[in-house]
Amino acid sequence: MTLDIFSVVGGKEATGGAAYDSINPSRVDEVVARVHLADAGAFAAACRTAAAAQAEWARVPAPVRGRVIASVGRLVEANAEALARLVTREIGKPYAEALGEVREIVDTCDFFLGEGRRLYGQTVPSEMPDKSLFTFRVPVGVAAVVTAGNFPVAVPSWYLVPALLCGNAVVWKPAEYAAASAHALYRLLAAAGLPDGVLNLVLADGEQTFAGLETALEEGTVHKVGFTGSSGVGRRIGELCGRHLQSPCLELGGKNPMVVMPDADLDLAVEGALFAGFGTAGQRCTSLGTVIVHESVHGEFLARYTAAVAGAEIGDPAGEVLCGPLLDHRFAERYEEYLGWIEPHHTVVSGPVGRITPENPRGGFTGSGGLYYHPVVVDGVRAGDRLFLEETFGPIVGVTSFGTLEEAIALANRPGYGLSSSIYTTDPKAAFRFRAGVGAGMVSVNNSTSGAEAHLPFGGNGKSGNGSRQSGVWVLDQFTRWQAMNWDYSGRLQKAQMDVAEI
Ligand code: UN1
Repeated sequence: MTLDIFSVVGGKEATGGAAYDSINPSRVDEVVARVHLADAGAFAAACRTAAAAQAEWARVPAPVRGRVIASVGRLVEANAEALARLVTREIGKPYAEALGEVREIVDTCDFFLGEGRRLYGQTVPSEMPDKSLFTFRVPVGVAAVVTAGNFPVAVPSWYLVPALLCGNAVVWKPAEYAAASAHALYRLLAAAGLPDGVLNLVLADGEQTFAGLETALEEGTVHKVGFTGSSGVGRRIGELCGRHLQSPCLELGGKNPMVVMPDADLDLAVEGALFAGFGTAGQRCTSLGTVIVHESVHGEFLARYTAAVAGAEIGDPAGEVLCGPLLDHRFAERYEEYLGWIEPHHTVVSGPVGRITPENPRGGFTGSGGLYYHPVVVDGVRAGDRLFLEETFGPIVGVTSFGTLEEAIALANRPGYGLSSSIYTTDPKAAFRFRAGVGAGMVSVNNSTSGAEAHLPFGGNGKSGNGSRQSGVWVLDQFTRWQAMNWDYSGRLQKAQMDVAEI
């Protein structure tokens, strides 16, 4: 059954608009939703609607806003399986992962419902008598949130939940190819009791969104932009926001390294590299880019890794598989370009490459008309190679080797991304030296690069972002601004720095 879905602004569903077909990537002839797209003018209008609704929402006491977030969590929990099934159908994420993704929304709500009773400010001593200083967190205003479709519901919740809890209004633009999942989450949020206009869903393509955002920034109806997606688009958003003296919350790409030390538990490292490389078909921003393995265990690691990859289940994401199809046609096309980065000095150790079809099957699996690709492991990758330096959103992992920990750290940092990283070792000194030397925002020891928990700071440096962090208390700094208050009850004009109390 094909759904027709529309933007919802101020509680009202839009009508019309050019349609984008969101397909089921495991059977590309199945249209999951006909997504009716808004234009730039409609995006800017939604920002005006949000701006008009925001002040009243900010006056709702934070603990009451927290109760709305609690309802969101309970509604998502009650609808978890249906939402996960829709995610699996629309973007091909294996069902167990999709259910985990929905769980991540509930975790986020569980964390922030309590924050409604905190949102602490501070009392600060004054240098003068009879004077008190305070700080308050105040909402930024309207947040425009633009999200990718690889995590069509969990990653948006990292923005929407804290932004709303902090008293902001939101205009959310999800990826077109994951719009049905986004629309389903929107409906659950709206059903939790948000007043009309506080959360608005705008379905639009990238260029119309960009133009609409530009207008909204000029009109002063957007005060924070949150964006998850590619480093290239993140740079454009950063430039646009910079012109308006705004600093966006950016969560961009990664080329996440995994270092395997000579003392590592190799089976554990193989398991981690399998999940981080090929779980979600390698389409997480935290997916594994390159395994940097010590030369003394390189051969052994590779043998075990290729055996594990050969045995991995690839197929219908509704079943128990490690890897389903790629997200959408556009991602499949781009992934085929990345396969062109395999060079003559590389060795593909995993078997066939490319789309799984009746002519290019994987064992008995012929691809069932979906966007399925062979998992690829490329050995002999060198530090200057495109495959080593650039993000490849898909099931391909490079392998290279190193001699000393210092070399491994330099290799890990070389691509200039800085999202996630991991080291497998039984030596705490190596683990801590790696943590101190690696430029990533997240470091795992004896665990994979993927799978951050919802209450730790999530985010990256370098090409992975502008240093902003999501999740946990850290994201509050994205959606609130500090306001300082000083209250003088001395009854005279006390001048800072000039009337300092003497003892
Ligand atoms: C992303 O791909 O944009 O840490 C986020 C992880 C997930 C989130 C990935 N919890 O892998």
